[in-house]
Amino acid sequence: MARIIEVRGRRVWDSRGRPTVEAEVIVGRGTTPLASGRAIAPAGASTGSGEAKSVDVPRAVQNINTRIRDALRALSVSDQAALDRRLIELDGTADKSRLGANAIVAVSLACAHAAAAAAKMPLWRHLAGERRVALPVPQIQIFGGGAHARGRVDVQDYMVICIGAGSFAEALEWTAQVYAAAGARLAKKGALQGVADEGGYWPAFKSNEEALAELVGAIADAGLEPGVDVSIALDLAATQLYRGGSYHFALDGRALSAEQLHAMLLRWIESYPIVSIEDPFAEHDAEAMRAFTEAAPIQVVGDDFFVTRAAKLRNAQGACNAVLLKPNQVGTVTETLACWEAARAMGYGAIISARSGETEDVSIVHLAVGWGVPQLKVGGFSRSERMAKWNEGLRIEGALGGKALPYPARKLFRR
Ligand code: 2PG
Ligand code: MG
Repeated sequence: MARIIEVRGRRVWDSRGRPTVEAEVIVGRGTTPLASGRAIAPAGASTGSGEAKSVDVPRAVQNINTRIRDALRALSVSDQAALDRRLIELDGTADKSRLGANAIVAVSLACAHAAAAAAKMPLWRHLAGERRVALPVPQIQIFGGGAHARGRVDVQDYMVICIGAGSFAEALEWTAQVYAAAGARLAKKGALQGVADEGGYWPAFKSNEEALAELVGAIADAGLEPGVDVSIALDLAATQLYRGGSYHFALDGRALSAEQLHAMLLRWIESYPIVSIEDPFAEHDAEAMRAFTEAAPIQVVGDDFFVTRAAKLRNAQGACNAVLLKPNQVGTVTETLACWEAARAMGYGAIISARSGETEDVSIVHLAVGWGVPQLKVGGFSRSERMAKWNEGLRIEGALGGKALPYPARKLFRR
């Protein structure tokens, strides 16, 4: 049995040029090193108030190199639940603010990588065991807004889901076509202003709805059929829009009550091929979330609303019908898995998600495949911290060959 010999933390840099934490876990028999695993903590910009709290990077690194290393040394690397329990106990707070969620998530993921490496398996295979697996269906950002593009549009993510694609590879191929077409349309309008934090275009639209019309236009320009081949997913990240009792859409010059927002979103769903909306209401607005989930014939995703906490999900009482899973939102691999298991037991959908501040780390792709989470959200279709994850999915799909379960897009989004 491989045991942890050493745990190291170091400061590295993320896709926004900000410092973050990398952890490296070395395992072996006796004092002989056998294998190692590495992971980097991501960082959000539109964070839920219930998220586990990071500490500043030098402190997180110091915590890894001292207290965490001392606590994990000599433990078996193959018992992820026990390792995560140890990290949670050592931290001792409800929000991981003593050791830092950034330190804890990097170490927890690095342990998973080290366990897989010791077993001489890719992480996805190590997590899946003998179970057959499928590639997840991507949600890919075409236009970025909200906190990721200084509020240039209010809606944070305008994404595509290739609901008619027959494989992960085909979904990426279609996305590449839509992304190129969208860029060409923006350039023609003089509305192309580079890319936002997650690699989607930073657009100069005149209204939030114009982005929807442009996205439908781009899908058609790409020679694909909107609503049949490719549909739309939105993340309103509405906690960011909520102030003084209403939802502020600055670009449209309007402040909406929850009822008005509900009506506007239902109208958008009628007019555009939208199959999924994330955080349509603020994190505290459970009533509005419930009413909308009941009324809207689409996937309604809780991100800030659930913050990857199984207990919050079990308390949902009809709010949302899917959950976003972000390991750093809750802090450990085991707690992320618990939230996914709760979702599955309740019949909720699930999407593993990256953060707006990312790196070359591709752990979440392995979690999605290994755990059988049916969808994956990584941001856009440019910037290598995003493409690294899409490309990792291609490698896994290639390695699976004919042994993969059927690609789930058509089944998930049958209209
Ligand atoms: C979200 C994420 C990713 P952030 O809101 O879903 O798009 O953004 O990492 O800034 O919370
Ligand atoms: Mg979100």
